[in-house]
Amino acid sequence: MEDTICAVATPVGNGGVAIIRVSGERALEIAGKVFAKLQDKVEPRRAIFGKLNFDNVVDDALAIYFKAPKSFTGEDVVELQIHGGYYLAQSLVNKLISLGARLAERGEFSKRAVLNGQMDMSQAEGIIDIINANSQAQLRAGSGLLAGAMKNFVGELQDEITQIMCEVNVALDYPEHDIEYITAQKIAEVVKQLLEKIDGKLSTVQTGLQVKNGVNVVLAGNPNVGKSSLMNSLLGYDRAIVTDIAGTTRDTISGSYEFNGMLFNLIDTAGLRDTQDVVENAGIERAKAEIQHADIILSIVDAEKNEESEDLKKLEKNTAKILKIVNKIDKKEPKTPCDLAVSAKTGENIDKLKQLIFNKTVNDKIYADGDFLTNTRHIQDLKSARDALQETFDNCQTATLDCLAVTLMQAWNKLGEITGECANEKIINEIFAKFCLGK
Ligand SMILES: Nc1nc2c(ncn2[C@@H]2O[C@H](COP(=O)(O)OP(=O)(O)O)[C@@H](O)[C@H]2O)c(=O)[nH]1
Ligand SMILES: [Mg+2]
Repeated sequence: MEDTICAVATPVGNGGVAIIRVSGERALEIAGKVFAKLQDKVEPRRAIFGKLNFDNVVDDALAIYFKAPKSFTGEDVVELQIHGGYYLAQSLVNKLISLGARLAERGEFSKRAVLNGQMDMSQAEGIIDIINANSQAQLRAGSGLLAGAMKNFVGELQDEITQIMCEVNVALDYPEHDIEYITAQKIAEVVKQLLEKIDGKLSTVQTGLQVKNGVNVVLAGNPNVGKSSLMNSLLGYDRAIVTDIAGTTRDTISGSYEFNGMLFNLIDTAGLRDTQDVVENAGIERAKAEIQHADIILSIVDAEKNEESEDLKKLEKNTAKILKIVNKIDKKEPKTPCDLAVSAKTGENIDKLKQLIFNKTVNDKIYADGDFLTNTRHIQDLKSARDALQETFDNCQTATLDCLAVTLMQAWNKLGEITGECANEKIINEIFAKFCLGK
């Protein structure tokens, strides 16, 4: 934390503008050597137009000085906005390093922000999620974290645990005083409420992980029913090869689309049939494996042939996660009952199909609420905290107060790992290694 660090904060490559960040005690002094207008008396948080000047290179640039602690990292920070040439940006960083700065590690700016108390760890994870978002829901989840959704939730639980711990400690430390001590029953009551709050939160995990990873939709059925055509139609571009030759698709092919803000991962598969073709058979094995792991399977039927795949028919009896979709209704009206009839060719009912897939896979209420758990680390820690609270609850009638204090403390600490308050260095380093350079 004593080093002054620097890095290019914008993506690698040529662009209009590149931003170089410098953070640490010597930020102003070091940056002042390449941008003369950055002097001790420079006004913080104000863009300064001036000359970038180093190693015989002169360029127009903007500089902004953020005086500690009012900066992203909580330290003195200078941001240099220069022309966005890859070579120029790298040269400037090398110059800053030669002047005494050190190249920042991945996520080091954010790590410093957390260690300096500018934000907690769950908020920093929100920033990674915002940067990596591929759908509106992922963006929503990331901004919720950054806004403090998890931090506040955890903080409230910890406050309630602290409250009972205080009362337990009074009872333990001053047993001879004539005051009203906390009873096992009171502890059980409070802990039960905490368990309910955590369970409520954990009930959003499935939706949260769908938001994070996307919903996996597998297109399956006999050869030539139009699986690949439907894939292309749902994606809105020609991803998979379509021909009238049975067995065209062999490998699994994937592509994603967004619907109602949620990401859906489509997996097109080889048509299910008996064949001697070695390659096609390998594809059919892959198709079967994908079917096992799908969130939902579209069993596609050709309206003209009107035959459903025998494999999928068997599966349909055992699972609710299968939709029977008749395709090619531009040629013929569907004859058998099905969940929906569509035409990949004309696009008829394709929007309805997207809506149907959404309705069958996403819990609308939790999704609309927006308050879901998306981060597996948070989920694990919350479950561990829940276990410790459950143990406290189960032991309330039999255990001594000091035993209860131990499991209460465990729960408190597990919650503290989510915010980083109780996280060890290893966990902190692992988290920030997921950041990009310059963040
Ligand atoms: N008329 C009509 N033809 C279709 C439709 N969907 C697919 N096809 C045709 O059916 C044949 C097989 O399509 P393909 O997508 O390769 O089927 P797959 O083997 O299930 O992937 C191709 O000749 C497509 O042009 C549709 O909705 N209507
Ligand atoms: Mg195909």
